[in-house]
Amino acid sequence: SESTAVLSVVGMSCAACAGSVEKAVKRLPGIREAIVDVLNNRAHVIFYPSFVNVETIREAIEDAGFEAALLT
Ligand code: 9UX
Repeated sequence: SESTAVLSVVGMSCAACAGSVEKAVKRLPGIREAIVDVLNNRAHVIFYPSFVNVETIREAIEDAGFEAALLT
């Protein structure tokens, strides 16, 4: 089965930042979809919890250079 997470992503200064965040998340195993909304500072991620957890997703966004926090 799959899970959905919404994270706040702070520090996206231009639209291309969203692409960087999506790429960083999609590089992880167990990601079904990653949609990043630069206007609302949000990342919506659908993932398989047997393979990856929210903290790993959050850290991947941080490692890409943004502040990330789990919202839901
Ligand atoms: Mo835009 Mo973002 O020049 O990482 S791509 S600020």
